[in-house]
Parts: sequence; C-alpha cells; structure tokens
Amino acid sequence: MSSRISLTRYLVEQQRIDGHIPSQLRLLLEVVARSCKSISQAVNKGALGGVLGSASSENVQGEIQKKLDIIANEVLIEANEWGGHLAAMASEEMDGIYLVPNRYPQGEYLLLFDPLDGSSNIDVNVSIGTIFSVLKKPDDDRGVEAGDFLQPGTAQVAAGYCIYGPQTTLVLTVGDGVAMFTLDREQGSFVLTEENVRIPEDTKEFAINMSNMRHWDEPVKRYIDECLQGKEGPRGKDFNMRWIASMVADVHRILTRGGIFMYPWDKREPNKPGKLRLMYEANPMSWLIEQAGGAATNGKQRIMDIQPTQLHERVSVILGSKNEVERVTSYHSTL
Ligand code: P6P
Repeated sequence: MSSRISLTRYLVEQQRIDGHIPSQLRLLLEVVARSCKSISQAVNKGALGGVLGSASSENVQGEIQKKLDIIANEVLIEANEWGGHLAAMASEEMDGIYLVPNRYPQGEYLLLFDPLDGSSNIDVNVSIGTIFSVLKKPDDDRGVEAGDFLQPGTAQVAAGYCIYGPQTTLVLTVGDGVAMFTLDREQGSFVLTEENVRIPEDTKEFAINMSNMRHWDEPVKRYIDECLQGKEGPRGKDFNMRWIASMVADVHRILTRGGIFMYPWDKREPNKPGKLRLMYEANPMSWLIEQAGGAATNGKQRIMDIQPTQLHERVSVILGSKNEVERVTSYHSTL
C-alpha cells in the first residue's frame, strides 16, 4: 500500500520546502479541513440525524435556510474562533462579519465561506459542498471592519472547497497549483489523491440552467445556440450538457474532466449582475480554475480583478476550459 501523503504533510511541505505558506495559514487550513470533516458527518447522517428539511429562518440573501446550512455555519464559526489564526469571518449565512471574540487570541487572516452550497440538493441526496476563501487582514492595529474584507480575488492567500458526494474531497490551492484530498474515513484524515490538477483548454461539455434561456443576454444565447447546433453548426462538434445546480459539484467535474460553467446575468433581475456571490463563491472557485489552467470571467473581465464594493455582492460567472471561456467573453466584447 503506497504511503499516501496526508493533508497535514502536504501543508507542512508547502510551508517548509516551498516556504509558501506561514505556519498560521497552515494551521488555519487544518482547522477548516477538520470543520469540513464534521460537516461531512452531519450531511452523511441525512434523515437519520434529523438534519434534513428547512429551518424556520431566512438568511441575508432572503433564502429559506436549511437546517444543515445553519449546522455547517455553526461548525465553521465554533471551530475557527478559538484557534488564534483569524481576526474575523464572513459567511453567506450571516449579514455582517463575525469578529473573533476578545477572549480568544487574534490572528492575521480573514476567512470567508459559503458553509453549505447547493442547499436545494440536500433533501434529494445530491452532492453539496463548503466553499472557502482566505484573505489577510490589513497590517495595522485598528480592529477589523467589514471594509477590510472587500479585497479582489487576486488578494486571496488560500481558496478551496469540500464536496460531500460519493466521496468527501477537499480541493485546495495556496497559489502553487490545485491539490485534491479524499477523506479516508477509516483513518479520519484527508489524503492526497490528485495534485497539479489541469483543465483541458477545450471541451464538449457545458453547464448552465437552460430553463433561463429566454432571460439571457445575446452573447450567452449565441454561445449556447452554437453548442446546440453540434457538428452541423459553426463549432463543428457535438456538445453534452450537465447542470447539477450545485456549483461545487459542477466545478469539481470541470476540474476533473474540463467543461464550461455559466451562471450569467439575466433580465429577471436586471439590476443584479448575477445570482452567485463574488466573495465566497466566485472568487475562490475562480482561483482554483485559474490555478488549474482554466479561465474565469464575468463575461467582460477577469472575476478575480473585480474590486468588491459589498460583502454579499453578486457576479455573473463564466468559468472553466480556457478556450471556451475566452470564446464567450469575446462574444460579449462584440456587443
Ligand atoms: P439554480 C446553489 O443554490 C447555487 O448557489 C449554486 O451552487 C448553483 O450553481 C446555483 O445556485 C443553482 O441555481 O437557479 O439552477 O437553482
């Protein structure tokens, strides 16, 4: 049995050999990984754990919260507040930022997360996941404020997700490529199963919610229409479609075999740039995709270059195989 590399050893090597990450960041990522293990156990219990169904509350997005949304959020908060690596946290499930209580030592990092993305899939036993992004707090002595989180995706020091599917797999980048760690439930630890993940630059597979077609902008309609024309059309090849309605699962497929994922602006809510959230969905996923050789834009610019103005701001997302993303983006520029 080959002695596989644990997440701990991978992070120690990223810290020691490549001098890539400070010990504080390594320790923070270990805490996040342990939180994901706990969330995985809660998710896997399903009906047996009484954790399915909706809570009687709404989140800041105005969405009815699932019981597991709240459980996952609490797990991440409780595990990270005492560790001493963080100054504050922000979550899709909380309106404002969460300052680490004064009774605990303050760290130099800011942790942002969507504790359980894809909630609509929880009750129907389809893969869901936790998405996280790590920023550094400003180097000054003043207390952390919400504005300190408003950094572009290029400022991230770590990003990743944990997908709760047939396997529980943690996917992570600290800027040195993308690595995948599968949870070994017998050992109770994440084990390296892929590293230096690469996305093919071309693909025959697109992911979009087709029921929204009549609401899309012209460039997206043109791109999808050309895909649907198949061999006989301008693309000269047939395409396949996937839509899991769980960004973590769709992105994991793209990191594993290529493809393009799109949740574009549509005219149902013309004043909103898109459905997905910039800070704790699009930015971490965009860094992973770029680190694996893909591209991620909002149709007009690189997602990670966007200067955020609000903690929960939304963004149009087109990400995946580089040549496909560039094609859709070029259609926007011919507008
Ligand atoms: P729709 C899940 O609610 C989510 O935020 C993403 O994970 C997913 O890609 C998208 O929304 C699904 O949206 O409109 O197809 O249900």
